[in-house]
Amino acid sequence: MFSGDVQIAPQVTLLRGFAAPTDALIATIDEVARAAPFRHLQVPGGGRMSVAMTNTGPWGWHSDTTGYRYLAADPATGHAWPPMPAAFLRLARTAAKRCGFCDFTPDACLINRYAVEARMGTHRDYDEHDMQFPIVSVSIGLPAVFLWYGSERRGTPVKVPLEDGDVVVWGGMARAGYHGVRKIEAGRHSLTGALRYNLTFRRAAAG
Ligand code: MD3
Ligand code: FE
Repeated sequence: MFSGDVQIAPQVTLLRGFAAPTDALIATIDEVARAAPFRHLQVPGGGRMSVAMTNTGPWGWHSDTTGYRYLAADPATGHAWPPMPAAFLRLARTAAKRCGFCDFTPDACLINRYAVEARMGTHRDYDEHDMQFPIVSVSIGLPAVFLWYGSERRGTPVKVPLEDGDVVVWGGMARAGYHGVRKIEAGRHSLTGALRYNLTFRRAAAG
């Protein structure tokens, strides 16, 4: 932690602009999406997510009517997910280290793509085996309002505006907290147009 880093809640740290400039990251996302296209996954309840997703790294997060899980191959192509780009890995590791997580080697990077009006409902991420590792999130393109509830789903969330280049690190107790993303408002970003991307780096397999 350094001054200028914002403590949103215990063990939730916002590193404003840490990933800026994001142009090279966007070019890399486009490359990944050529091999593993963005898709709107089905959720167990039967609906389809408004956020489109793809993955890089040994493991990729997947959802269908039978549940959520990590898969080593992309069910859409039958091929392994694209390897985690070196620049992605470097970014995740340096952000985690800055927040005191010295040996974070993510084996999954979920890439979320939000069009205007897309949102992510309140949820927790607990499909990973080892909750001692943090999650590192990188926001790209259009702004969003991140909603942080903490250990209980109810109540008024902390609202965190996230902009292009912002990085958030969640660790320890915060790793199991409830969170969501408010509906993306209409707008234009010079690099992504009417889109927001979010990279979430995770350790899916046992450490
Ligand atoms: C906090 N993504 O992919 S940032 C997700 O902006 C997700 O796309 C949001 O929630 C987005 O699951 C929020 C990342 C994030 C991811 C996992 C967390 C924040 C988290 C797990 C625990 C606490
Ligand atoms: Fe999440």
